[in-house]
Amino acid sequence: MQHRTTKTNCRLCSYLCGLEARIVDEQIVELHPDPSRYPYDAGIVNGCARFHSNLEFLNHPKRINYPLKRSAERGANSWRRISWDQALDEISDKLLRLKARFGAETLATAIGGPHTTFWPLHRFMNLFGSPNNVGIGQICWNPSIWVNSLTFGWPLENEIDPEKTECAILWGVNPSESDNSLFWRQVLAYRRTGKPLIVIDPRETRTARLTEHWLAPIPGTDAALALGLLHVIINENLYAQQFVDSWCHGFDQLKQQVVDYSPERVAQVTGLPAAKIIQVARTYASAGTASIFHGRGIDQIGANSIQVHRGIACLKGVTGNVDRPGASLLSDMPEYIPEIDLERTDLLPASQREKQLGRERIQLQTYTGYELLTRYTLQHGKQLPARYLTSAQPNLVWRAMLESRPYPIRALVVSGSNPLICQADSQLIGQALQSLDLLVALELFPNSVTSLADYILPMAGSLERPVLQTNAGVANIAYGGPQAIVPLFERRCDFDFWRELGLRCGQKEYWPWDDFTASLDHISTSLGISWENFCETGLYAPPPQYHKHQSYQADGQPGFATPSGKIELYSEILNQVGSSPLPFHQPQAEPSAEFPLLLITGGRKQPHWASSFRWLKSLEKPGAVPEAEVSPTTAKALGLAEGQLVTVATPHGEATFTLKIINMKDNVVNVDYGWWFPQQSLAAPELGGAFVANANNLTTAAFESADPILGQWTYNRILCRLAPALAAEQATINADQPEQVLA
Ligand SMILES: Nc1nc2c(c(=O)[nH]1)N[C@H]1C(S)=C(S)[C@@H](COP(=O)(O)OP(=O)(O)OC[C@H]3O[C@@H](n4cnc5c(=O)[nH]c(N)nc54)[C@H](O)[C@@H]3O)O[C@H]1N2
Ligand SMILES: Nc1nc2c(c(=O)[nH]1)N[C@H]1C(S)=C(S)[C@@H](COP(=O)(O)OP(=O)(O)OC[C@H]3O[C@@H](n4cnc5c(=O)[nH]c(N)nc54)[C@H](O)[C@@H]3O)O[C@H]1N2
Ligand code: SF4
Ligand SMILES: [Mo]
Repeated sequence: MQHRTTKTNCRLCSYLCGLEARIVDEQIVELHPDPSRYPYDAGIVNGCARFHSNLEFLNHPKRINYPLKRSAERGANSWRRISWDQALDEISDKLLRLKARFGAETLATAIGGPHTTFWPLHRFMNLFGSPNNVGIGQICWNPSIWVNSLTFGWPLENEIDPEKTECAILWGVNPSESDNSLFWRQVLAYRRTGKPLIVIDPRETRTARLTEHWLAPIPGTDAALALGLLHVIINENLYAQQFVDSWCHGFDQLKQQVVDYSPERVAQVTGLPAAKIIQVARTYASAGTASIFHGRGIDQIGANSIQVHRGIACLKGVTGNVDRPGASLLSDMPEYIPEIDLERTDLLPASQREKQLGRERIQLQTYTGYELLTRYTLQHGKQLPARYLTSAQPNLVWRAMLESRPYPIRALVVSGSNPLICQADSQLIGQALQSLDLLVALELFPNSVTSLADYILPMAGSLERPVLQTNAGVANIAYGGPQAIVPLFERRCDFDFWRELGLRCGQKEYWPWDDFTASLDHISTSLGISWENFCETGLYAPPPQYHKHQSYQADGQPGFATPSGKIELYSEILNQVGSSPLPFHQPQAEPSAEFPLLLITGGRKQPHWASSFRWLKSLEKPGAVPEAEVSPTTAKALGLAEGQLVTVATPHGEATFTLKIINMKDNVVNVDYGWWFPQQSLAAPELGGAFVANANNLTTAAFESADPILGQWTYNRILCRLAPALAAEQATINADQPEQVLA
């Protein structure tokens, strides 16, 4: 028997905690936290439910282990095993033929959260010539990346430090459920100091329960709240006058803009007491060092998302809580090879950039918007990753599949994502996927998307592949480590798929690395160390540098890499693209007799993670069901009781949930997202119960109603109604049927 112990990392979320694996005859028999690497605390790792699922995840009988080719009509979930070479030859052949007929833009890709390394996909797409990648960036991450880059010249990292931070605001973020590691620990440590903690969330989450300062605004009204706080801070002269004079651009215009947002008016819009708004403004502005963290609560409120982010940026600007310890940090560009140099957007011809869907109406999330921003960030020699910030507006991509307008999209590769569950408008996506000539799923487990595919390719996951997290090249940090074992069966890394496809599509000179590890070695070598040496600590994180705007200025550069060289309270770039240069609150449709309630979707819950891990027994919580949450008053007014099956209906569709009564804003409903039922038939039309309790039956990303700045859609604040479920819906949710046929 061969025994060995090796370092490796958990890959069941992007923290990539350091582990040690004991291996006998190339089988992992034991996994332990490795206290010598991140998070340097075995207790944190042992406290994470998903850590204990790693071996089930690796060895699960339902894992996809071989390339599969569809052997009956699309959606029948009937498969034939083929070789990798056959799969890659056939896929590349089909892609090249579709490209010759319809142009490279006929290929789209769909990606999700950072489950894997996406630069190989982006590199392939740039070389192939397609601008059409569908991501989730518009409603996760991009709003703050864009806004901070417009306002400060580069993204910020927020800090919560028990010693230095004197006031912390958690705005639309709930780390008690969404974070298994460092951030939640930091919040708890800060809380123990007794310094003010303010939580802004329509629901009384476990995070909100940490503090007496819980503000529950009406969903989607956060931009008005930010402007109300600015109103008080400016009117009461609580802002950092000297800092504003030296470093802020457009203070007078901002001052004028917030005149209309008196606490009394903002109280009416947000449903918060005016006294509370005044109190929070005073607490934040007088703290000296204060920080604001934000999450999906404010990324997913459509047109008001960019506005609240701009409002928060202005709050940080006028109080001087920028570029200083305990508040926020102007992050750096990586010293190692950054994402932008790996994705190679420079190779996507201008004529193909022109074909990005929606560019005529979208102001920033386009190649034009990206190039405009880059002109300024380059003042500090910095460049953001391009593909995330130029991803296509998804609704236009699904429609181009169905309607061939403005041109046909006939092929899609899905990688690290489940668009049918996680993108808006699930029914439309279901139809779009069924209409394709070629659908390829790079997956670990069968799901509603693999059921509709032509080819399913088996991906290597946690413990089987090396991992390196680089925050997409917006900060000078990198962490990761090696795989514990070679991938089981015929599983391979996403990198291998894109490289092999690239080689077959005439991209040979751009894929010099034989495998993923060789590409990681190339990246780490730019830091002067081999990948093997990097894996010893698994971390590259030079100490943070503060007050950089001053050192830039001392070097004769602008302090901030913006058009004015200052913090742009008044954004010259937004002005230039025809958008409001100052933050504002955009009034939204109000509840009506038909749809009297407001819906928010997707408040996170442990241990679930979107649509992932639904096969794992070790993560099943006894009695866990998809829930719709309302306040006691709302339940009473509707005559509904806890535990009852209810149907939530919006103008876009319906879905069924179990009612849960919690302390939250009245007349608001929160539904879980990510639910499907692997034990139900995976074949069409059920697709594993994909349309039963799916939050995204209830949402839309319709281009016409999307926000013109990023093409954003709304997951939070949708008009809805709630009623007891009909008998038929009760039967569907309880159905238990056999699944996959493997011929
Ligand atoms: N367990 C678990 N953890 C996860 C994930 C998961 O699926 N499961 N997903 C990961 C991903 S992809 C992400 S992006 C992060 C997200 O991490 P978070 O942002 O912390 O997570 P959410 O629960 O989506 O949203 C935060 C809060 O916003 C509130 N909210 C909703 N609408 C509004 C509004 O209009 N205004 C305000 N102020 N608040 C509002 C919700 O009630 C919710 O409590 O979590 C990551 N972590
Ligand atoms: N209504 C509503 N919709 C939402 C949200 C919401 O709050 N409300 N949140 C949004 C947010 S913030 C996000 S980030 C998205 C999340 O959207 P997704 O990232 O699409 O979420 P998952 O359902 O986790 O799908 C990830 C898939 O990747 C697969 N996978 C895991 N590792 C690998 C790998 O290494 N390679 C490959 N090829 N595949 C892998 C998993 O098996 C899984 O099927 O959802 C968004 N959708
Ligand atoms: S799932 Fe848990 S153990 Fe794994 S990386 Fe994330 S926090 Fe760490
Ligand atoms: Mo996300």
